[in-house]
Amino acid sequence: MADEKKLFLGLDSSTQGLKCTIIDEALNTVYERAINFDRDLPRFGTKGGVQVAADGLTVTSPALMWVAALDLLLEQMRADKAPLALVRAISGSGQQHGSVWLNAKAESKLRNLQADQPLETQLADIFSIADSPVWMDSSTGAQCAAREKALGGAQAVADLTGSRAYERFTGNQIAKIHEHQPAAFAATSRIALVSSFIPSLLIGGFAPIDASDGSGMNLMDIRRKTWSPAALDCTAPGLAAKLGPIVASHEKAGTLHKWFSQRYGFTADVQVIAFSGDNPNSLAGLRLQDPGDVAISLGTSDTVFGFLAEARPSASEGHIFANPVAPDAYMAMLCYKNGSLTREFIRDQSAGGSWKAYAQHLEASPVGNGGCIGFYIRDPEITPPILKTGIWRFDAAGKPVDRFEPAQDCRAVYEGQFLSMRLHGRNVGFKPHRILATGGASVDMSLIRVMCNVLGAPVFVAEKADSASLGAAYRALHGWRCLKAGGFVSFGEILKTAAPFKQVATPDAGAHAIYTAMLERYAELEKRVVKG
Ligand code: 5FX
Repeated sequence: MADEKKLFLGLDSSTQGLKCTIIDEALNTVYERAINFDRDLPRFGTKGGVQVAADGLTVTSPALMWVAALDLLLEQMRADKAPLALVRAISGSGQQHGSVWLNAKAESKLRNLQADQPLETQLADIFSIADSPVWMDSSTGAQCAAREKALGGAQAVADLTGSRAYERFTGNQIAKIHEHQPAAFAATSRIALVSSFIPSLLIGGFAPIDASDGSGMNLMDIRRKTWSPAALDCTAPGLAAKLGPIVASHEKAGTLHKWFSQRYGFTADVQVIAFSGDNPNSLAGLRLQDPGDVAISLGTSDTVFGFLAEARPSASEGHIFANPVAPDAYMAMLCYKNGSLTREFIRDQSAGGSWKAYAQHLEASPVGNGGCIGFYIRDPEITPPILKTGIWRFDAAGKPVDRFEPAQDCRAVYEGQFLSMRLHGRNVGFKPHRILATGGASVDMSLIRVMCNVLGAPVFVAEKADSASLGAAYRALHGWRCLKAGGFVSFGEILKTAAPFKQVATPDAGAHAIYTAMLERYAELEKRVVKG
């Protein structure tokens, strides 16, 4: 009925669980539910949703667990009387880079789903590899080196695919499986990403990979948004057919299979919009829609991502992905391993375990820390790559020193983290004019003030930390509107009714100038630390 409420469902298949968010056309969240793999599906025996092999490097998840999770979530939605009959479109999010290996039976099994049985029972034997490699896997160093060599070096791979070869990127994972498990490779009809596997369950067939998540494979030509023949050729034979097509992120993947209407009361014409990766969906959920919009997620690890008009891939840091809400634009992302745990370590060492005392130290110390700069590498760092852990402190003359005063340490951690984001962000093309802070540490106002002054842009906060699931629901609405309009509708159009984010900090010109003057010194010292 024309005046009936229309709802949009976002699913987020993350490392640790499966979550759903349903929104209405005015972008209000009307229903949410999450399941946790370890807690709710203990028979799969995962820890944090994954299983780590004895080598410590190989990390996988049982692909069938993701199917069982969808069964369970649907049962819970039914028990909650979630308004499934009003859902017009579904989109979703998947942990990036993970691959799902489907055998020759898979396509017909998906097509012929029977409503009297759960998905798990019917789809238990559709995998050519039962345990899917996931993004935490770092066992493909040899394949990365070989593929970079074949393609002309790290910068050439970055120029072609948006990132140099990274262990977790799917192309390198595929090369390893082709080398180590040739029979399983040969038995594979389709290699899906997590983000194309879940919609495959929904449409009862192979769903396409979207260009944004496809950018996390080291296989796609980042500008043309097509598989790069050279990148495929140096990975494994016959890959184009096994990977299937790439579509723009707002495009339709298919129509919801009748299994869902027969069992759970969805209507027959629900549109399934291409799923994408969790980081691209977070960009949508945080409503980044213009070049200069940057989000900083402050959690166990810190992530910086933003909207870019142009791709300027760098071999030394970060990733360029196709943009999930604007097909001609890009997004860039930097990942940091030393986030909240490192901040907490210095809080415990220098502020007696108290955030209040930490904030007082910041109040009491000068902006720019009198020239003192520190590098606090508690975990091997990704940006820039620093494998050796330790703490490096330098005085105003650039001389290494053994210790700082507690207040200097507190300030040096915060200033160093944001100077690094400014430096490496500049290298991937960020020119922030608006920063959206999210994640657990975004409630810390002394941290936010340092972020604001170092980066020189106003800071806003997003109340909802789980932006991937919400972003998927926004993208379901976006894709549905594009279908209705018979062509692309700007994402900004969809977001018109969204309540504005709350601004929490405005940059101070004097403080920003101090950080600008510090940046080149920071870069020099960082080079020394990277060199060891
Ligand atoms: C991004 O490149 C990553 O590897 C992670 O953020 C995963 O997407 C987490 F799911």
